Amino acid sequence: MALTQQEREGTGADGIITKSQGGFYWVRTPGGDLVCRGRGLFRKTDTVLVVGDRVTVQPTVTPGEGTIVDLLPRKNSLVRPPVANLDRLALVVSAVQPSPNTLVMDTLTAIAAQRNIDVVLVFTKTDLGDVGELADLYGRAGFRVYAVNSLTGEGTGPLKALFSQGLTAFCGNSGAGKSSLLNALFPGLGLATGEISRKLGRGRHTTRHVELFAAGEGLIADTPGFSAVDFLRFGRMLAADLAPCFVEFRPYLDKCRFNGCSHRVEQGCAVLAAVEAGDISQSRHSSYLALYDQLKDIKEWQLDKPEAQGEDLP
Ligand SMILES: Nc1nc2c(ncn2[C@@H]2O[C@H](COP(=O)(O)OP(=O)(O)OP(=O)(O)O)[C@@H](O)[C@H]2O)c(=O)[nH]1
Ligand SMILES: [Mg+2]
Ligand SMILES: [Zn+2]
Repeated sequence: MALTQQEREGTGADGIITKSQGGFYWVRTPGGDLVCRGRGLFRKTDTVLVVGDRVTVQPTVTPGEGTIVDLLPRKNSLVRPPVANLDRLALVVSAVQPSPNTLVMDTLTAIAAQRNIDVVLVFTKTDLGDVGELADLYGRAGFRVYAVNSLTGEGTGPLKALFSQGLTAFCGNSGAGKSSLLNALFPGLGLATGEISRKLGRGRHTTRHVELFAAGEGLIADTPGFSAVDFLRFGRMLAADLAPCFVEFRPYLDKCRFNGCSHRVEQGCAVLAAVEAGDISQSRHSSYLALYDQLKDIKEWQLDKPEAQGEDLP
């Protein structure tokens, strides 16, 4: 592999982490891929390097290996899935097996909204179940919604162009069809996909680690799915900051009668009035109430550092 001038001079090259496994990082640099270890300083400062991180690497004497010596500033990051510098999050939800869980969907979209990450909702397995009602609910809440059958490729057309630019992280339940959709869009990837457990009706965690793939001009992170049960605990933010994370609530938030309205029971609450009028869905508001309840005892001093290098989710 030819060394760039920067590498020859010993200043290192900038690259992007495409995979992280067992304490090793795969870093794509202009001169090729390097398998790297992180510098000791990252451990000392509890800095967790994740896929999508832009880093400076120093090649070691062994060809193809290097050391990550610097982490460049992040645009944004998520802890689950652990990905940094996202341009969008694609939330993959299957019509059935596993069946959709609106609280999980609303938790994820709220976390993304808090971090100003654009969300694209993709409903899969439209051949097995009807997603019309859910697609409508989320479309009205302002999300971009797509519905696909990844086995035939039906509905996948517009997604190919969208995911061919910027960095997209896929997330969703195990078995929802993330890897299948990626294969349908970009057949060269040849990702492993798994059967649904007949007994439990859910996936078997076929994808085991986060990995970044080139797709057109873009980058896509396939991630291991989660199961709904290990997800229903929202991380650390103040309950008072939750309402704007439900993006369709925003136009109403300064119209409530009382300052500091929690939008749960108050008289003259504009959010509750909008729910009553059918302009905000009951389902989204119920998720808001459930998340609010989880957050209400968290105090300002218990919050993590703003950088998501700690935990923002269980
Ligand atoms: N009928 C039908 N089956 C699908 C569709 N998309 C995926 N599947 C099936 O669903 C199962 C799980 O798909 P995967 O792509 O492995 O799911 P995943 O989200 O990557 O799962 P993890 O890697 O475990 O997180 C496989 O048997 C797929 O063939 C679809 O649109 N229609
Ligand atoms: Mg997968
Ligand atoms: Zn209110």
